[in-house]
Amino acid sequence: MAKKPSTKKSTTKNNFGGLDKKLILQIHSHMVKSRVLEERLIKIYRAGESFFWIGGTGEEAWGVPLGMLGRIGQGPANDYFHLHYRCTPTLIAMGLEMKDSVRLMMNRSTDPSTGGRNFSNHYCFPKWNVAPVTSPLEVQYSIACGTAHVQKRVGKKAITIVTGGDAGTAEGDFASGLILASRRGQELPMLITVQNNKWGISTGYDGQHGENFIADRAKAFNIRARVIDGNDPIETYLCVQEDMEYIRKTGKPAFIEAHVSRLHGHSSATGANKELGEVDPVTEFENELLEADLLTEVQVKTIWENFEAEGVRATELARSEPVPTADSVWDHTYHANENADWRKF
Ligand SMILES: Cc1ncc(C[n+]2csc(CCOP(=O)(O)OP(=O)(O)O)c2C)c(N)n1
Repeated sequence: MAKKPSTKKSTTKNNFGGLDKKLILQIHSHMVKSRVLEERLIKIYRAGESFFWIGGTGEEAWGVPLGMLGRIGQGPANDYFHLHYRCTPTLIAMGLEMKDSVRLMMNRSTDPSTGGRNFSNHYCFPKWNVAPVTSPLEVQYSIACGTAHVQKRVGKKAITIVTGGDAGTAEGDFASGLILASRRGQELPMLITVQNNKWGISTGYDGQHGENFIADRAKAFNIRARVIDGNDPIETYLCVQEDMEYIRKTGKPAFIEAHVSRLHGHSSATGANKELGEVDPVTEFENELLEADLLTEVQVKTIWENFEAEGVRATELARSEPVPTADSVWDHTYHANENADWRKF
């Protein structure tokens, strides 16, 4: 593997934010794992073994630190995650196993998120307070206020984290979320975030916004807000850590607009081919680690190969597992069926 000169010097110049070497390498490892997994999901789609891919390639530098910094567990004493469909990096950092992502992708009944009944990256993990990813954009911003409200009452300094895309912020649910989170004297402990990749499917960012930054909208509600380079994992780690501490201490919300890449286009619907004009945060970070002698090329090769092998094993396992049968179609749903005993729900 050729050692390419890095175009980004900020993290090396400031000594990787003073973060511990073990932590830095952990960030890198999660980023690679997430990328290898997503590229495996795209291969599964191309092989005709799944119907649709949408995911988080290009958001690794943002998503991994977010997952590493959360207080992980079930119930309101832990953090809640209201994520969207580009959050594989966050879940990898929280402990997602490749096989459970592949099972969802291949619609296997063993998929712990949906029993094989939803599509890629629509995760749900009650054990980690990960609320179901919704297909309607941005409803998560107002839903998230509910868990934050409970956490405020419980008083254990846990917070609610919500993510979403830039184009979706045109939805009313986004504005409702900002209003509910910021009422004076009733502020909610929320980390409200937007991953700005400058695209909404094929509609460009320019011409869609009157404000200079999406973060400016949060400022209008007196919410502490900032814009960060979400392609830099060190900047992300330090900013998310600082904002989480602020929210736990004050019980008030904070807002981060993270600028990220969209590395394989919108989804399989637009081809899922690698976009050459976008910054690749995994390659950038890896080059910085090589330059700083925190990793050798042999180590890098081994890390990628081991995750590749895990992805292949996960695919083989999912292939051997069953798809859901018709009798499970109403599981975990409320439904109108005259023969159903509604008292069971
Ligand atoms: C309420 C609603 N409107 C439209 C869609 C169709 N849709 C799915 S993804 C998408 C683009 C979203 O762009 P953005 O919010 O910037 O997130 P990105 O996909 O770029 O990460 C649209 C319009 C939807 N899922 N839900």
